[in-house]
Amino acid sequence: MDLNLLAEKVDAAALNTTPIAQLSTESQFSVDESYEIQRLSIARRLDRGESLIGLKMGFTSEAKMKQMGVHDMIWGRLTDSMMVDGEFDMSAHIHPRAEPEICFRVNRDIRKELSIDECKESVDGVCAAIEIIDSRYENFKFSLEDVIADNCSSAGIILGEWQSPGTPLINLDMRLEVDGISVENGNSNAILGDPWKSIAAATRLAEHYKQSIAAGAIIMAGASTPAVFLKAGQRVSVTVQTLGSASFVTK
Ligand code: OOG
Ligand code: MG
Repeated sequence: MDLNLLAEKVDAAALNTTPIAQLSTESQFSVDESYEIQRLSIARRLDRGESLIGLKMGFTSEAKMKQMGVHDMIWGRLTDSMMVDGEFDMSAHIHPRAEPEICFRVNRDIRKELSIDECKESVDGVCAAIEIIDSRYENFKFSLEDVIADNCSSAGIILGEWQSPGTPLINLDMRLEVDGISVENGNSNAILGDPWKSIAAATRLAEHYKQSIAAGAIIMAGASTPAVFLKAGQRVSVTVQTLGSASFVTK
């Protein structure tokens, strides 16, 4: 099986805004191979001039695992082209959804698994965040291997103001609003019981897959609630109790 060819397929689906059948319907590949497909598809983006800005964790909450029917933690790579500056272009995406998250910024190069205490020393900022996910698969349906190969549906990131890494993250309400109406309500404890655990898991997985995390990189901890589909002309915001808020509009 040509993993490069599969990487090209998911990459082209995103580039052409055209959904594809799940890769697993035609080829069988392992979880390790799906991470290799992901690496190869991101390499194509880097070749086009994008740069790696960090990592994201996925399926770190029960709510997300239940919504998507996938029951293992996953991680993906974030590039600078995914940063959303206020306005998100719906026409360049297939069927995007938004979800409430917490984001961390690391202050040193990380090459190995860290304990939670070591993570706390290796982070210099934390903020409220929104992730926009946009599966490249038809009907937003996939297996664990498919979604990993598709870089965990990564499409957009919106960050709030950076806060001190000492800001307590336990038991914070996380609210997702569309046009001022609350559409999802979650709690930071839904993220592995403590969002810091997601950062520790990111360092473990990054070490396992030989992906270093550079000083200044960001790590998204994973959504605390199900994701909601977006339409053009909406204002979307996430507010995390005591941590702040992030928002954008769709066009
Ligand atoms: C996969 C990405 C999951 C999260 O925060 O749990 C994720 C998807 O739901 O399409 O980003
Ligand atoms: Mg997410």
